[in-house]
Amino acid sequence: MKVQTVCGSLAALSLVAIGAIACTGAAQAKDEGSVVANVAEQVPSQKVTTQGPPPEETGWKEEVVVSGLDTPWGMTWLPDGRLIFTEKAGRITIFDPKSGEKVNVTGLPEVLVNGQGGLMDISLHPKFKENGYVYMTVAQGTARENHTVLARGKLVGDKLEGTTVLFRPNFKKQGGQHFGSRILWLPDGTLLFSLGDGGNPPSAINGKLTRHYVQDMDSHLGKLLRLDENGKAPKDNPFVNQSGALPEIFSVGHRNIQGLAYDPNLKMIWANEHGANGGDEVNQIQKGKNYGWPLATFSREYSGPIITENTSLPGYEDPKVAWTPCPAPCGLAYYNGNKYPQFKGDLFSGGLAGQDIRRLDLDSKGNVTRLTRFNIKSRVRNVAVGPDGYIYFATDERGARISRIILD
Ligand SMILES: [Ca+2]
Repeated sequence: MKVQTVCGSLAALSLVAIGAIACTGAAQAKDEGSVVANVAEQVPSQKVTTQGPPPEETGWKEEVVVSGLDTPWGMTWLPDGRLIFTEKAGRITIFDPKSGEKVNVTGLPEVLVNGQGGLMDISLHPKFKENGYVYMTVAQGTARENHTVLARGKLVGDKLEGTTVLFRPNFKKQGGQHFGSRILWLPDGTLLFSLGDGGNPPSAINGKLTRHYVQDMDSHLGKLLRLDENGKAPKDNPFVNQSGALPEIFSVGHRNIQGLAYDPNLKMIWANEHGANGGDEVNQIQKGKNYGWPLATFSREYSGPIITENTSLPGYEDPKVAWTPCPAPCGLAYYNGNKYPQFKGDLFSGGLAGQDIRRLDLDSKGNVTRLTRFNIKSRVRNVAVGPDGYIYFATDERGARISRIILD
């Protein structure tokens, strides 16, 4: 599907939502900026075209759970109901919401804190109760040569024991951009781990832009990987028998996935990823598919020029939603709880620049039928559903907070 977009107008298209293309020239690198995006978007799937901000959710309030944090990144819950979360600078904290007690976890892996990179996602093994395994994604290396690794330690009390790197990608990039880094467990006991494209031009490796390795099957840059619990490629990964392809690859062509969620009802994997200037995406991920970056995208360079003339190409998957201007999506949750019956089966996508949480109303086939937003008024780094059925989110700043959404 070839889609034409013209500044100031909107193209109606099936399955892809795109907002008004921002024609304002250079945009700030949204990951580092703090300006609220002028949010405008369209609703996908039904050839509906609406311009302007998506409708704002009303009738809810924010309840702060823990505050005074420094750039929290990943969060999840221990079986006893305590929250365990990372802060990018290299801390893991266990927080007891009943007593308010905070405990610092020791035994962490080595962490490079540089730009967008640091200690990032955290996730428990599905059989954590039996094995105590905590998985973390961590930037390692130096400012000049770094990458994101998957590490694991066994939580004993407040200490990680035997912390080791399970998977290390095959590239070393420069600088502090595009570390990817979400973890998502699948029902078969394998996990997905996202890696970014390594950074905007002029970020390069051996004279080739890191972005241009994304379509190379012998590079881990810009891929979603599927690994077993020990960080190895499962035998049923899609490219294990393809000569020259890395066996860990699950899907191809991603700029920077920072949100992953699984819908157990429709058995669908969802991911959100950053475009550059425009063209943030929500994709429904399928094994072995190619999501197009940087050959097909709604995104433009931060300095204004197009990256490619193609917003869509045969053989490449279109996003289910494309957002311009960018909310800079980070954190993605599928809601399957009982605290908000009207949101059951919907996706919730955090936004850094957008300073909001976008709700994607999915129909019974996984089509996105409606978009709304919770205006959080702070950069949102993560969204997760707690064991109590509430939607939690983490803001992205010094003095950040983790809060939950309470309906009136
Ligand atoms: Ca794409």
